[in-house]
Formats: sequence, C-alpha cells, structure tokens
Amino acid sequence: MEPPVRIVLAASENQLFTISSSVNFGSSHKIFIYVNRTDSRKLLSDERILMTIDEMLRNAKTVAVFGHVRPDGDCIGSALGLYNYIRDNYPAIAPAVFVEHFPESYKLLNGADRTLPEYDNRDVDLAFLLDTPSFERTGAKGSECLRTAKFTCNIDHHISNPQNLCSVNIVEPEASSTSEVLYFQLNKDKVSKTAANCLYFGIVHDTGAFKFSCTGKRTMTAVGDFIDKGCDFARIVNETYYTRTYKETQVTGYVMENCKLGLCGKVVYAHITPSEMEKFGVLPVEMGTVIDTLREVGGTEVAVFLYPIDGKYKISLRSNYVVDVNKIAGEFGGGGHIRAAGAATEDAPEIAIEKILDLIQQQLKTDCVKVTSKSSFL
Ligand SMILES: [Mn+2]
Repeated sequence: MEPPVRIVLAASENQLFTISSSVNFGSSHKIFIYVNRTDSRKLLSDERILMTIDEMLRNAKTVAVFGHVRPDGDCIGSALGLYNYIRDNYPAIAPAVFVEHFPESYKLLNGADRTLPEYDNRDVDLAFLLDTPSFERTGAKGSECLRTAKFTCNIDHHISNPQNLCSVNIVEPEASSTSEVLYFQLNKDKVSKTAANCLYFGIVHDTGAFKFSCTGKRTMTAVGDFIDKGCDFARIVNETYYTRTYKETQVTGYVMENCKLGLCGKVVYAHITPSEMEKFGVLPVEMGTVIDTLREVGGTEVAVFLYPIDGKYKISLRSNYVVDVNKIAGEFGGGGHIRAAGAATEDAPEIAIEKILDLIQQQLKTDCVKVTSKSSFL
C-alpha cells in the first residue's frame, strides 16, 4: 500500500494549505489538511510540517486521546480505533483515552474498559481531539491538555469545525464519520481486526447503519476493508445499534406516544421533562437514540427532540433531504452536520420548539399552519 501523498497547494503567512491524495480508489473526495503555523509547538522541524499520523506517533512518547462531551458511537469508535492502532504498532507508547461516560453496550470494543473519565494532568507529547469541532465541546477536561500538549491533532467531520483548533487539523465535512476520516489517515496494512471493529462501530453509529445520506462510496470501501480484516460486523450492528435496554425501550415508547406533527406533517417533534425522565429512571446518556426512532415517522422531513440536561434542554435535530439543521442549531449556539445537529437551550421546551418550527418553515418556504395534528392512541 502506498503511503498518502500530500501536495502543498498554497501557503499563506499563517496557514499551510495542503491537499492529501490518500484516496486512491477513483473518488473525487478531497481531504484538506490545515496545518496551523501560528502554533509554535512542533515535534518536527518546519520543513517537515506535513506529516502522517504515523510520523506524529513516531515522534511522540506520551499520547492522549480526547472526544466530545456525552460521547456517541463515532466518538468512542474513533478514539478506541486510534487507541488499538497505537497499541498494535507502537508498543513503546501507552496511549491514554480520556472520555466521559458512554453506554454500556459500547463495552464490547477492545480498550473500552481502559478509558479514563477525566484528564489527570499528565504530561503529553501528542494529544488527539476526535469528532469534536470546538474546545467548549471537548469532553473529560481535555481542553486543558490541548493547551499544554507539545503537539495536537484534530480529526473531525463537523461542518461547524473552524479547522484551526490544533497544530494539525484533518477535517472532512463530507465524510460519514470521524472513524472514516481517521481510517484513511492510517496505514491500512497496520490496522488490525480489533482496530477495524472500533472504526466499523463508529461508522455504523454515525450513518444510522448506512441509511443516512452521509454514507459515501468511501464509507463502503472502508467497511469492505474491515470485513477483509475479519471485523465482527454482524455482532457490532446487532448488539450496539439495534439493541436498547428495557428502560430505554420504555422511555422511547413514551416519547413516541406523545410526539406531535407540525408544518403539514413535515416535522415530527417531542420533548420530555426532568420529572418524566426520573419516572423512567433514565439518564441523559440513555436518550441519545430516541431521535433515531422519532425520525422514522413517514412523510416527515425534520425530527426534533428536546430532553433535559444540566438544567437546560438539549435539542436534537435530524433532517432527510432538504432542511439544513446545522443552520438551525447554529441559531441556538450549537452545530453539527447538515442532516444531524444539536444545541442546548435555556428556553422552555414549548418556546424552543416554536422557534425551531419558525426556522424550519423559513427553509421549507411553506405557509402551513405550524401545528397540524396531535398524535394519540385514541
Ligand atoms: Mn461523528
């Protein structure tokens, strides 16, 4: 396998703009890597500023990996994929993965039981920030480490990413997942079955098991490679994506029973209050998949779900074909992707939903009455 070829396209005073042609299967998919030249922390001399992840790892003794707050499948999958890649190929490095609490079902991934919930102030040569588009969204107190580490690297696929957070920023908004971005930056021959399991898991979770429009040819190329490596693909989909705990099943049923349709049936929306969550005995981390069930309502373009978290409401937004929900999340100080985004609000859920419906209405250019029907078992 040939190593990625990186070509410098243009250089300005502050930024070296490069394109990597590591994609060697005829796709027009482009990878842009921004090397932050204002960042004086360097492991390598300036002439060697363009480097692969392997080059970064060869120059580091201590490595830490971070993700975002309330980590999802792609966050954990990419972090553990990198963890296993380092363990398999760089035995002298003991990588530390700092991630917040994640669902029990993710624990079938190798290394999931070795993760640490909070950065412990250790010295770090090389810190990775995965699946995270801002320092505010960094989980496990990682932003402290990203400020002090000798060298930092951000690998992500959020369209809201400013692409200047770290020393090196590998951000591909067109990619299905951070796990996909990461895989094409690694040496494929050095990706083991265990690392492949983690990256496959991340891709499955961010593509809704390959049914969201972010799924691309390259996504499937990666998955084909993982299957060649003996990845446990059937088990991972069944046991992590299509499995819910009993409590999660009950609370999902409750939300479905109370969801409403708006904008002539183009929007399905729901919210749950703190006391209702308490009644079901569920934590915010167990609410992450509710939106995926909500968006299954036929004929809808957008699904909106609000649930309480840290004294505020988390807004989850999903769209199918037309509405840019990243833009709507941006109105609330959040972001994400065009078809999947999130934010937090201090508004009461009814008020926030009213605002969201207005914003969707502007994009759909419909003059429908906002609320058209209430779902009910009657
Ligand atoms: Mn992701």
